Amino acid sequence: AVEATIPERLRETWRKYSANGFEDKGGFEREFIRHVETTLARSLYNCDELAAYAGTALAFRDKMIIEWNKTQQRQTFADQKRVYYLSLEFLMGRALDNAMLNIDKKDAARDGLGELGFRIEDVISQEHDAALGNGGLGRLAACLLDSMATLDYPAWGYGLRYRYGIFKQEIIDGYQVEIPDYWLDFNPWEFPRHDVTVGIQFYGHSEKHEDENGKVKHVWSGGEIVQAVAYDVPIPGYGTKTTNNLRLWSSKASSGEFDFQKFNAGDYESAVSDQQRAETISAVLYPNDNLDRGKELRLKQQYFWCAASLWDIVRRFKKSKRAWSEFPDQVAIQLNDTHPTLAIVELQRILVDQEDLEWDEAWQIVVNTFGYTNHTVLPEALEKWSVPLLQHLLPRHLEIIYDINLFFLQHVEEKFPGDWELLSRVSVIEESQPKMVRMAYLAIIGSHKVNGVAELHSDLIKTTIFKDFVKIYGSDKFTNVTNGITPRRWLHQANPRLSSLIASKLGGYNFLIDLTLLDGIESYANDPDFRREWTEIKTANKERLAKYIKETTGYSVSPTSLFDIQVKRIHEYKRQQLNIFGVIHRYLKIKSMTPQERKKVVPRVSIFGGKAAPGYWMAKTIIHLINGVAAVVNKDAEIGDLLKVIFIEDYNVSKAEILVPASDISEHISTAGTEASGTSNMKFVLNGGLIIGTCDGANIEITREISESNIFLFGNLAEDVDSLRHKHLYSGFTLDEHLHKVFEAIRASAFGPASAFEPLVASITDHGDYYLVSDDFSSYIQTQEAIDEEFTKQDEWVVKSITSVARMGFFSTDRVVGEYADEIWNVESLDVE
Ligand code: F58
Repeated sequence: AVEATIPERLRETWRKYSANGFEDKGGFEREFIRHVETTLARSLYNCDELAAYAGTALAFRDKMIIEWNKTQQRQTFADQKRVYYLSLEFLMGRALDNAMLNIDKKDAARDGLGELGFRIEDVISQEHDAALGNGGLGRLAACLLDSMATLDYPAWGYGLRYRYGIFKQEIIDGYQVEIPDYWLDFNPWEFPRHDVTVGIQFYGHSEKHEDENGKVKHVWSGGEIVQAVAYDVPIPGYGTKTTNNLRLWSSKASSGEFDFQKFNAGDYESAVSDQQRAETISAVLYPNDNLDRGKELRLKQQYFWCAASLWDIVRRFKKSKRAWSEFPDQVAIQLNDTHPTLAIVELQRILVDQEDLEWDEAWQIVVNTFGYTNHTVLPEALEKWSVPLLQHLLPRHLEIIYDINLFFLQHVEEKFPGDWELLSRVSVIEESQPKMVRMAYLAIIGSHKVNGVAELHSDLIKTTIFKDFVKIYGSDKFTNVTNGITPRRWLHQANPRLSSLIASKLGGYNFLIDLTLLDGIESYANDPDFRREWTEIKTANKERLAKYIKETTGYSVSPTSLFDIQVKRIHEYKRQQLNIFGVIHRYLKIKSMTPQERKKVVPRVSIFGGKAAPGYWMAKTIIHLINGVAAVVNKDAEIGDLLKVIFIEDYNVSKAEILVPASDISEHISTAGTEASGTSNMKFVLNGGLIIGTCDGANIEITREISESNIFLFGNLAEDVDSLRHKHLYSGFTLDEHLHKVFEAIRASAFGPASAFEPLVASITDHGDYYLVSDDFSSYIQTQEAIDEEFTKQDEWVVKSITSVARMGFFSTDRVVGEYADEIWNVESLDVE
């Protein structure tokens, strides 16, 4: 066999012809045309916008690959500690614009495309979003990857290569309809690594054997093997040579082919069914946000991805020939929620069963390697897996889980002798029928740090769901890392004009890598010219959105109206129902006004967007109501521009890039204590939109940074939620009179058949109003009135907008990654020079 490496004496030839991509407009044009003519086999006579996208993407891809290869070599050579971010979701959105900006060649591409007859915006918009995520958790993973590369951390993402990402949403007759999102037809950003393939075992049984020294060994045998194939995606940092790797696993049948024996015997179905069953594992992203359904296929996905990733990480570590005790000095693994908790069990299994380490020594290594990030306190979202299911699918892992639990409970018993209730509360095994494994507890026990994602949230997990663990481990194990966003995508890419205006005052784009520099624009809030330019940019962004709304919904909205936007997954706890009830209240109020009074109304466009989980019926009812209200209000001639209601279909990352820069007000109005952090709140403020919000998640820290005078807060506090809920259930309540009128209108079928919306109303009037819509309603509508009032004072409004942006420096994922690196991972960046 030929050596994998080119001999030293022949490397000159290699280097002489080594690819190095393009540098300028001419170089871009050359590469573009070469790819269109050869890679795509098309000519100048049939190069449409899609082909132009492909040619551009391929030219940029080449350029990126070169730095990517070098980064991988550099990191291998440096041989220092690496970070591995395990996430079932990476909500990347489009890659081309990001690549152009991060490697600073967008101008070359714009000019080059222009000379070939294309508008760069049209070319960019040909790309299909990479939508391998549900919402905030998946998008956070994507922002963190951007920051880790930008800050030169040797970091890998590990995930699943779903063939279908989050479904596409269509609204038909006001109802959400789900369409599969097949996105892999042309994906120039991924590289199959057929040489990086590993067999992953499922089912079978676990046996004990004694070896010649009388040592008991556990052997997991039988069952079936599915192949995991690596697909790599380059992640370019901004203004750095570092291009990191996101490795996504795809499942494939072990033989890779179907069974010809069966096929020839006429058993066509079962000939292909093995293959299909294997490929099903990475077929589709589960579309639930904040809900755990406990399906076997989901557990298979989790183990498949954890086992493949650990195999890869361990293999890389073993090449260094270090002692196992050094594993945590070389490897930090961050668990994005509990979905990858099986990685803890898998590493313990590898160390004990395969590498022959003693249990305790192995466990030390495991705990020092892992960190766990929690993203929710909602009980229905906390993962539990049934013991019988685990027994069936992963028999050896279940034994290890029982042992981890046993040693943990022994430790608790030593510390708190005789406290049986504590033992049963903290046991990894819930003694229900069937027994369940509590994944969050396993994640806590197997990690050295546990973090929440905003201050309030991190405090809440310590005092509620994980209280007992604070008692057991002390509070040092629990920490907070407040979320952030990448300013590259969410300012520079989404809002290039604002980015450029800021750069013109700060003497360049350094704020994009040190967002705290934004404070330098605060004084310009006093400069009328600056305020005028600021306003012009907001107006232009609103015009762009108005155009998009016209094209996609047919409705005309005026860019001079107040644009009020709530875009996020549809969920009762996020309270889109509060918003639409507020809209109905506004509509009824305007209807009851005299023409004279109507002249004083501040025209508003209420914009909604977001997907409901396909099985979440109440969320779908909310979407239906929003569309019902839109249909009535938008064609009411009496109302005209005073109120418009828009539902944006199929909200995703690339649509967020149009919506976020176009808001005057955005809504972050979850029941206090339910939204762990929220990150779109940060995106909107960074783009000069003000927000209305509850004292929840990161809203609280945003308020601390930008000051209370620049945000519209309302509603009850987290500390009062329990007693309010109790009151609803046991003492009933009287409905706010305005909300009562809203319900009357709904019940009179003003927005479509009352029966369709009755459950939504009843959840408040008859079923305890768990999300406290009625308690917050009057404070909400009063605050909305205050917003109208403020919006008429345009100068003051713009000052608030500028001041807020200037104070948003804290919310960059660069700060977030720095905190994880210092407090949890203990890794250093790799100096490129
Ligand atoms: C979100 N969680 C939180 N989960 O709701 C949000 O407050 C936070 O800002 C964000 O994480 C980032 O920390 C979230 O998006 C999911 O979508 C999971 C998907 C898989 C099933 C369980 C929920």
